[in-house]
Amino acid sequence: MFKKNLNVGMVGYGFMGRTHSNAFRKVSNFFENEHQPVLKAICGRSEANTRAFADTWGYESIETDWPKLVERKDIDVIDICTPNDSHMEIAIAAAQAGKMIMCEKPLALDTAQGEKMVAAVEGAKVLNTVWYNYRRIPAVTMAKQLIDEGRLGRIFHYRANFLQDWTISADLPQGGAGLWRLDAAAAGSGVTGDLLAHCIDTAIWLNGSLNGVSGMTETFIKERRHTVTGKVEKVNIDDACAFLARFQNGSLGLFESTRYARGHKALYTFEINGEHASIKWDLHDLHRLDWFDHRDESKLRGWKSIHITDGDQPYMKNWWVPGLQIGYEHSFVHHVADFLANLAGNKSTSPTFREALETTRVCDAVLASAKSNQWQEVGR
Ligand code: SOE
Repeated sequence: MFKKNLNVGMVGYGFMGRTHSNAFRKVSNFFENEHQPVLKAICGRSEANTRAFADTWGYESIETDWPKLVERKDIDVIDICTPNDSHMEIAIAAAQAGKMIMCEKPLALDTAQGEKMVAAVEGAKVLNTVWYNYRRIPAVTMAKQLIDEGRLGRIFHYRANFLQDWTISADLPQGGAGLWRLDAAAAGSGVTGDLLAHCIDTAIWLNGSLNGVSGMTETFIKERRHTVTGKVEKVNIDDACAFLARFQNGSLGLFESTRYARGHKALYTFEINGEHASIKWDLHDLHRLDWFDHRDESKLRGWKSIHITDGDQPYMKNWWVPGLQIGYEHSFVHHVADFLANLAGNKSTSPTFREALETTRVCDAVLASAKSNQWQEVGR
């Protein structure tokens, strides 16, 4: 099939720059779409590092100033992979320049910024999406299908964790390349916006909106040296956060995230308990979905571990043969595949900026509740 080019201009070349570039490069080998991504330009502040990234990933050109990239006539989509404090400015400029936008999660530093971004993309009518990638792990997408098919019946409980241990050392500085996630000025918040945002996005997708929350946060290391200023500064991010929630459908939610769970590197798990059945998923075993169905014959009833590799299961017919599993990076490939499929119908890909704003509203409500020690309704 003759393909139209989708010229990509990416801003930022850190960890997410790599996951996205890999997805843009691979997608058209596995998914049939009218458009194929072309790595047109990569933008970063350091010319040498940007050039090295361009050479590694095959970008045709580089920019060191993002407004120049946004104004380029040969760019169709701006992919924002920078720290959170620059998402809003880049997204609004890109929308004004009529570009499609793919923005790394979380959407923004806070709800106020997110609202401006939604107004910008909707006002300019540009296609937009936010890279909450875990939705597109086949086992997670299959959980969505099972819920939508009504197989769980009424849902009573939603439980999610995202546990890491990489910031336990008090010697770790904050701020600057690689460590901006520890600096509230660049990140907005700590684990709430970084990790719980993933859990909240998946939860809203699978189980609907959250009405209210009660949260608590802790900052275990109170001061750190700042990489850029060299000074010892107060740490303003949440190192750990847990919250209770009530969903609109009447179910109860329990969420926990920390960077202080020694031994856990990226343990994202969720469990959903319904009237007829339950589902469990674990990022460390991401190609499996655990399923319990009370309607099974009683002598054979029990938890099943479904190996998600079959062509009938989401996304899998595009990969290898049954029995051969895929991994983390494929969730990004699937996101681009869906973006390209929706592009053919001039439709934004979920989660859109508007949908991702709901996650930011929940994060803000959790942080407000932790601060006030009060139950907090989620804003609409
Ligand atoms: C933090 O360590 C992090 O890289 C997040 O920023 C990502 O969103 C998450 O998917 C993995 O962990």
